[in-house]
Amino acid sequence: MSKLKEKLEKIIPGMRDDIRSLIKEHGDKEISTVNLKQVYGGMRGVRAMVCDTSVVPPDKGLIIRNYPLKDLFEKMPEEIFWLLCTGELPKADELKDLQKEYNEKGGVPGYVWKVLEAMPKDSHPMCMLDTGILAMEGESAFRAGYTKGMRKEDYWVPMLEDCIRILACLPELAAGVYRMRYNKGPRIAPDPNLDWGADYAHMLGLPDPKGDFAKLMRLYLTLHSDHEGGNVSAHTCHCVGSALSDAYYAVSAGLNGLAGPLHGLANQECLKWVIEVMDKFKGAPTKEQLEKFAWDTLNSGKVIPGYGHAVLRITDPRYDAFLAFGKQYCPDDPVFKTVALVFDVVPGVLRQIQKIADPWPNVDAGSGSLLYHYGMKEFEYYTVLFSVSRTMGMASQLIVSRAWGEPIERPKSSTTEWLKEKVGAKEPVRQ
Ligand code: NMX
Ligand code: MLT
Repeated sequence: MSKLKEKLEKIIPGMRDDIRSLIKEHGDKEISTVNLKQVYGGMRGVRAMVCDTSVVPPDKGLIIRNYPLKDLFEKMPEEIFWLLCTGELPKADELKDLQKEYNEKGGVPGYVWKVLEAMPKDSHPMCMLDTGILAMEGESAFRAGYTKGMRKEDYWVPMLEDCIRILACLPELAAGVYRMRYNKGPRIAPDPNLDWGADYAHMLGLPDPKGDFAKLMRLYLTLHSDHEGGNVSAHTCHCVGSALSDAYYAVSAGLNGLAGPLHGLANQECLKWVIEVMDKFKGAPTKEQLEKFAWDTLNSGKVIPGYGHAVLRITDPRYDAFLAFGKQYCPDDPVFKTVALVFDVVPGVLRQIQKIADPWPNVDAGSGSLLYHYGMKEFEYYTVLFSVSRTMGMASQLIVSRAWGEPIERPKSSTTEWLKEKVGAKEPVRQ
């Protein structure tokens, strides 16, 4: 048995009892209210779901299982997945065991490549990645177990198995998408001697003489791993999983949400915006030129990608981490310097627009310039990197949800007519 499974087997009964008695003793107590604006406003701030893997306080940013992000910058993504699932960082032998499991359970099936090869050559890399994951659904241990009949208490076991299989395959699948979509030559085989992040960097095939790109990959995969439960990708994955759809269905659904420009796709949009500025001004712009460009973007009805957040009210600590990496490894890169200049200018512009709740950069504002520096110039691919990382958060949330037996998600919706009556904007209709 894997050490991760062993560990989960030890902690799950206590977690279940804890949640059961909490609901039994306090189930009727109110923890949040909802007003009309929130109903029409994307449910912002409504506390109506549970997620134990991480929290995002608006004034602090991501905290994974009580560890502020700044304490995790040096950790391997594999350690983060263990932490997300169990609440503790793995010991050295536990980390090794998880890495061994990834090596043993990897291997993208040949039919997946055939499916991807049959897709239009200009397919978006996110569509290719999500299709690749979904194509593997026939392998699901969860679906097989459910079809045969299994006890609810055991659901988490095949869910863990499916999640490990997906995570083990993802770097190879994602790197294969890159090489196929951008005609980079044949796929590069995984190297079992490398860790998860370094192996992904290796299979992408970009030159990395000093190993700095591999360092960036590890950091990238750590930073994007989770962002509590309410973001579009995690929430979608969670909702689909609550119907007892297996991890292949749920993860690919979540990633389809990540592919939206207001969510994960903002990283491609962001670098596109920076390159447009640089093209327009034939190099790094001045502050005045940048300010005008920002206003032109806003006045044409577009958002400034990489800025603003539904929850955060500070500079995203994930952005800070990328900025620090850039300052250390590529301080003179012109694209990186422009990204840093955008940070000096754009919050001042956005602060002048009253409706914008958060004028600060989010995770997507800085990452692209670093990828660009290391030779990954295909912006449309950037959300795939985010996806490989976010799958850790979504997978851990699926495992935890099945472990404590979370029911199917089914909130109550209302019609506008009902809401009008409820708030007294209209006389009740006599039936
Ligand atoms: N540029 C222009 N307008 C903005 C921006 C921005 N960066 N951020 C917010 N607004 C607008 C927003 O569109 C909304 O306008 P309207 O009422 O006309 O629809 C208004 O300001 C109020 O929005 P907020 O309450 O500040 O933000 P909300 O919680 O609704 O949305 C985001 C959050 C992240 C969707 C929004 O800030 C945004 O569109 N940012 C740019 C896209 C982006 O960077 N997304 C990535 C988020 C992180 N991620 O990886 O997922
Ligand atoms: C995320 O990482 O999911 C984004 O910052 C969006 C969010 O938290 O809503």
